[in-house]
Amino acid sequence: MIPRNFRLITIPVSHYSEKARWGLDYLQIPFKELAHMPPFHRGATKKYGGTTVPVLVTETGAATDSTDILRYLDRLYPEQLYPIDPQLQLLSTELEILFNNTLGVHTRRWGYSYIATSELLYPRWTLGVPFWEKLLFPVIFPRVGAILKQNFDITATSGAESYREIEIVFDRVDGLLADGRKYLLGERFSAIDITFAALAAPILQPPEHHISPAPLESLPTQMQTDIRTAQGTSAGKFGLRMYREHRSNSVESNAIVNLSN
Ligand SMILES: N[C@@H](CCC(=O)N[C@@H](CS)C(=O)NCC(=O)O)C(=O)O
Repeated sequence: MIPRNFRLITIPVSHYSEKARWGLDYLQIPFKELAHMPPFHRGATKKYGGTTVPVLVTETGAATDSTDILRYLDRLYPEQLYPIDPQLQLLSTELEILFNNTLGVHTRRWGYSYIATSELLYPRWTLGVPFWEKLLFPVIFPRVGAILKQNFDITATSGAESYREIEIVFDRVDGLLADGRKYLLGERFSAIDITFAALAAPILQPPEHHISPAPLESLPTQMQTDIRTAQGTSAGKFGLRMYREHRSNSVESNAIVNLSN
């Protein structure tokens, strides 16, 4: 039986949260999004044994990692997200690990290398969160901003370093797409396409993302250059197509609480 009462604890701008949100939307599962700003997500996730977002809570339990969430959803709706063919499973696992551990980590570090200022983070972090968290932003930012820089190793060169790591992952995806395949595992849309597109979104800035991208000109110059270059690659075009073809229709439909407050 499919459990009810799905709740997704997020930091709305988090790309790992977007990955889980996309999985729920794709399967047309209604859910309530409980949005928080760092570090307040910790209070919400702690009781489920998680420290990071997303956390999916249902009436029967909780999953505290974006991949665990997609795999849990795949058990509820078999063969909708992951392949059953053993060969495809091997590729699926290899790509999932690469995207989770390298792409997602470096698109985040690349982004924060350029926008870890109070002015640029305020609109991104406070979207949809409880008003009292929003009010506390100026009070907590000096400390949280410093922790963020330390945790993600943000330095004068981290943007360029992480961009190089992103390029290596994009090269792998370019290589796969070179045979003309429609999706990363072949002919069928899967969790791996969701994982790639959601975790690449910070550098691809897809217009269909539920958080509308900032105008390119408002971003630091190096970011603009990197975004344009990434968007022009085969992998970048592929990620943008996944948003266009598999995200635009579902994006507004399933979250019971939208991010408007
Ligand atoms: N492996 C985790 C990674 C999630 C993750 O790194 N989430 C970040 C947001 S993008 C987070 O919660 N950061 C806040 C923290 O570490 O306290 C997953 O896939 O769910």
